[in-house]
Amino acid sequence: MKTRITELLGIEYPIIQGGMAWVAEHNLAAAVANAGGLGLIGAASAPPEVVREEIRKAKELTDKPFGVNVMLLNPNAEEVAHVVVEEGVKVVTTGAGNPGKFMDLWKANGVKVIPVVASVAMAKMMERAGADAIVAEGMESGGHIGSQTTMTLVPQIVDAVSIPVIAAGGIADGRGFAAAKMLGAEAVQMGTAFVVAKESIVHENYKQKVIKAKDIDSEVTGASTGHPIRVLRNKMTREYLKKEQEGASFEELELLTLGSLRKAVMEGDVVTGSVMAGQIAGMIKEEKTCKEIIEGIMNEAEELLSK
Ligand code: TUI
Repeated sequence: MKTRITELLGIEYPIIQGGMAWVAEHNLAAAVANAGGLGLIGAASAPPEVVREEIRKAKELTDKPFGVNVMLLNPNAEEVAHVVVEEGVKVVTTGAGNPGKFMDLWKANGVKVIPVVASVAMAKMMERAGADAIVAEGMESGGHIGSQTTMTLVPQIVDAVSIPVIAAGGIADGRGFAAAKMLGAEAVQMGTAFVVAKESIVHENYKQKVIKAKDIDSEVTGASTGHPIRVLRNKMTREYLKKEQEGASFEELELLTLGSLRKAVMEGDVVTGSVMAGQIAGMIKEEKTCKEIIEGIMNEAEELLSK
């Protein structure tokens, strides 16, 4: 399936992997790239030299295009922005902020820039700043989210910009892909579906928590701090939401989640760790390879879209 996104990025299928903190490392990025999608290394809060190593390791595993997600709340974002250029990465997605100040650097070095946004205003601002495409991410997503749903956000952004739009949030099968296309998207970005990929290095406990999750098993923590984060319900979320309701300070709430994503992803602590996942977790039932995930979705979507 050709779209402006497959042409822009030189990939076979219009499927992009989310740049998930701790999860989106070189093995997953290379597996998605080798399966014909766009793999991403999630720089998250990693030190710049770790990001450089991840990029080099991914290059050893694939000769297909892959990108880096720069998380803009990272105090090291500026150094990471330079590492991406130095290592010759050709695509960057950004999250959790406005990448405006890095746009000139990236554009001057031929890097394609795809900001992830959660509002029409930010999408328009990014187009004016020179973005090559936009990921419109709905609040069905895991992790740091905005307040619009994918259903409402995608068509409004499609109407507001002329660069291609990638839909994200709540998509994990061919029906979701086809729906995104109907809303005007030219690709999808998926996170939760790739968390449980066979090639994903995520701890087995985390994968099982996603696989066992039902539709209603996620919560949004941190709404009061200005950083709403969707995670699967556990002891941590129950304590967090109770404290949040009692009006706990930002610092007290931060203590509950400090290092908690790493604890869940790497150590498998799904009781007091942060198990970030989207609302579509309820539909994900088994571990599959990235190739099976991507080809399954494309086959189902092409059949639906040809009816
Ligand atoms: O970035 C994400 N998802 C993430 S980042 C992350 S790491 C983290 N951990 C703890 C606390 C905070 C972050 C986990 N999940 N998705 C992309 C995304 N970007 N969703 C929403 C936004 C966004 C929000 C505000 C993009 C731009 C924006 O602009 C605000 C402004 O005006 O600067």
